[in-house]
Amino acid sequence: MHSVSRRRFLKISAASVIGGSLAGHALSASVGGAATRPTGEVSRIPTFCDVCFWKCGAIAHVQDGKLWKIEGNPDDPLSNGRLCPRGTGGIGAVTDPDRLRTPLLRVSERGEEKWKAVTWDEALDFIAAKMERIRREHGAESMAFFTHGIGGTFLKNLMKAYGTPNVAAPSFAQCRGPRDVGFRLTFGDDVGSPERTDIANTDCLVLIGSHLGENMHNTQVQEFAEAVGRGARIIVVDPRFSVAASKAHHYLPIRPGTDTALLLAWMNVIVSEGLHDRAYVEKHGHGFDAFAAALAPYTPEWAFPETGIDPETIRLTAREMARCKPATLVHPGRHANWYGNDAQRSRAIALLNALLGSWGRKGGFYIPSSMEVPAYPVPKYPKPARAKLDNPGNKFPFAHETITTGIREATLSGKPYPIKGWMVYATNLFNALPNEEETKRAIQQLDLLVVVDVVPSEIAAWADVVLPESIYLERYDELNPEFFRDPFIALRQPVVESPDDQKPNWWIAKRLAEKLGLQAFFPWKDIEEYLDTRLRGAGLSLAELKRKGIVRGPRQPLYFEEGAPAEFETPSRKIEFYSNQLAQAGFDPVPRYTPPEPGPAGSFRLLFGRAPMHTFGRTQTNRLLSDLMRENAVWLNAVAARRLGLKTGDYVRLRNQDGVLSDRIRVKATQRIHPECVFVVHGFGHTARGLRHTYRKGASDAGLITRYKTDPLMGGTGMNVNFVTLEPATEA
Ligand SMILES: Nc1nc2c(c(=O)[nH]1)N[C@H]1C(S)=C(S)[C@@H](COP(=O)(O)OP(=O)(O)OC[C@H]3O[C@@H](n4cnc5c(=O)[nH]c(N)nc54)[C@H](O)[C@@H]3O)O[C@H]1N2
Ligand SMILES: Nc1nc2c(c(=O)[nH]1)N[C@H]1C(S)=C(S)[C@@H](COP(=O)(O)OP(=O)(O)OC[C@H]3O[C@@H](n4cnc5c(=O)[nH]c(N)nc54)[C@H](O)[C@@H]3O)O[C@H]1N2
Ligand code: SF4
Ligand SMILES: [Mo]
Repeated sequence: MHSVSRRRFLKISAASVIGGSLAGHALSASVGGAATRPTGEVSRIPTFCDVCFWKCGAIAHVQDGKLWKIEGNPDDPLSNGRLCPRGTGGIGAVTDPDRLRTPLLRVSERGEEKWKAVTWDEALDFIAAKMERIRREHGAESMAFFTHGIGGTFLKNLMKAYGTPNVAAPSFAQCRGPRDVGFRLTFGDDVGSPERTDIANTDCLVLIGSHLGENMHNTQVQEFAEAVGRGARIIVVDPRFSVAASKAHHYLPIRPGTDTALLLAWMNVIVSEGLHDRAYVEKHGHGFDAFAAALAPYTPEWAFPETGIDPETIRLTAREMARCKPATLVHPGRHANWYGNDAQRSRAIALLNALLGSWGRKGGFYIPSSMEVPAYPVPKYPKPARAKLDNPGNKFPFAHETITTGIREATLSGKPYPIKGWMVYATNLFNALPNEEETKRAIQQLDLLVVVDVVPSEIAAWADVVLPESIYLERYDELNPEFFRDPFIALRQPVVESPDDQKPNWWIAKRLAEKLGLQAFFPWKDIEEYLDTRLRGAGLSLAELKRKGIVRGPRQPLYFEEGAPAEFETPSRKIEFYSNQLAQAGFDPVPRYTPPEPGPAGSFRLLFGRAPMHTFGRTQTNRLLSDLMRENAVWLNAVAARRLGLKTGDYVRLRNQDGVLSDRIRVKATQRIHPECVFVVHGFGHTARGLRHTYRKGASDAGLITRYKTDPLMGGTGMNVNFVTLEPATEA
């Protein structure tokens, strides 16, 4: 997940940490000494959460080896001592009766979920033999690795040692990729994860489809609640009246897919009324005049019929943003793959922020920093003989990470060279990538599909070998030296033992490396030695991290005014209002608006998003979390519902433009959604039979996403381009 642009983020040496802030941050005595777990007594063991990728610091309460509570670590700046509902309910994953328990070998057709339980040695020998054969017959590059999250680090290292460059995560082409590209093109840098959004200090927060409050990224939600409390202006743009919209001073119920029109009109108002931060633009901007000229046609009157937002509201909200500048934050969002023109929409968001002078300013985007922890010394990884194949001919010139769906495409076509094996770690490709059929067809080209998971997910159902991982509360993972407001290092450590024959990823990677003759790349005895060596290189120790969970470094300048560097790694070394890079590559140097393509008559655009108590499709078997939400519902505009003779609670099935029919799902008839679209929470409608608790509960948005529109700049898959009709359903 760490991107190259972070290389210039300020690094903090450990020496200053040791000398400075540690003593003051030590946890209380009762928290320390968790290593020995006295019978009957409660030990509190610090670690960090993995129910989503925010990685909140947590403290687990364990008694007699039993985990009974987890709460936020007060020393952790991501949680500030409070977890979100998913983090609190994460302990349900330990006792989840649907968990994988032993390695499994497939005994019938892929997808039939018929297995034989085997030992770890049998499973890993099988995998190693297949991988050896793929390397011999096709070359190491013919193995691909799909991964998501920090847990994948050691297996990623194994794949590098094996010699393949084809490593991808859905976090780029299915999530934040367009945003990162849009911001890089403008500011020469990413927004990062956790996002460098200074919601804590903003006077005006603009959310364009970022549904904070349903999207539960902990720190942001806490800061959002505080911002509301202290009276910051809130502007929310969403075709759905989201939780965030209910806190807004201005709610703009936009026609789906027309955000770029609104953004252009806002910028038109700000520039034509001279409301932008002129000194900032003068000092840091490149190509402002050409940019301003390009904006001229995009008046609020022009935007009105596109967006459905009346010109006066556009003017009023633009002026409000300008009044609060530079402490105005137009939130960049995170899941930005919507309509296929997403990098340019994200660039428009970046440009609006640039006009307001909010990048590098208090209440806008701060400049993050991290602590430096040297890597464990390992031999140099071999240089793959062939380049990665996700982006042939550099078709998507601004893709700076590997495109998952590009690997899938190459697997299907066998070009430019065949992909014969997939290793899949903690990403349910059937839920994460659009068009399940393409994924299935690609899998049928493979000689080997290995899935490392914690439950028998849909992707596991298609595997040749399934490896059961210990859940995050049962294992160590790689250290997390986070780039954040306060630099810090956090440790994930086991708080309970795995109940069955599950193993942590580091163990799996090391053992498989040995079987592949790659043990030189895993020279450490065990994970504790690995972590301790790294930490000692930073003047810390594992013992200390085990006690504290987190060590914070001294605060660094966060804003240009405080001395944070105002450097822009763009070709002009300035904020690029006009992008020569884009022009040279044949794209619009200033974003332009193209209207979204309409769906078939009588259909609704299918939108999807988050619910506070679930993460994607990975928490539905967790009994604690599923108790809070067992199935999803389809939000349907109340007027449309009346027309269709449907009311809240009725069961329907959704049929998409290609005839795909969903599982049944309840209707939520509401004024709170634009009549052109429907909305479902992502992650339901599971079809893997091993997920007994959640099998066929609710409808799967992923199953209905047969179409996607690829972003020409970076290869992201816009998925808000599917349409559904509703059919009454009675029986299950
Ligand atoms: N239709 C649709 N597609 C989407 C999205 C959407 O909203 N709708 N969202 C997109 C976004 S923003 C993202 S970031 C991606 C997310 O995509 P993914 O990260 O792939 O998310 P999940 O589908 O939840 O798959 C996670 C898998 O990891 C497994 N898992 C959970 N914990 C562990 C663990 O500790 N170890 C191992 N080995 N496995 C574990 C789960 O059981 C599950 O099978 O999806 C993208 N795709
Ligand atoms: N509880 C919980 N929180 C999570 C996650 C989770 O699984 N569960 N996942 C995390 C991850 S990895 C990500 S990437 C984020 C994703 O969260 P975000 O980045 O906030 O948002 P999206 O999922 O893209 O957006 C969904 C919202 O966009 C609106 N929307 C749809 N189309 C349009 C449009 O055309 N215009 C506008 N203006 N709005 C539109 C939808 O109505 C919905 O409110 O959430 C993170 N937080
Ligand atoms: S936001 Fe919630 S689920 Fe995500 S890491 Fe933090 S506590 Fe865990
Ligand atoms: Mo995401």
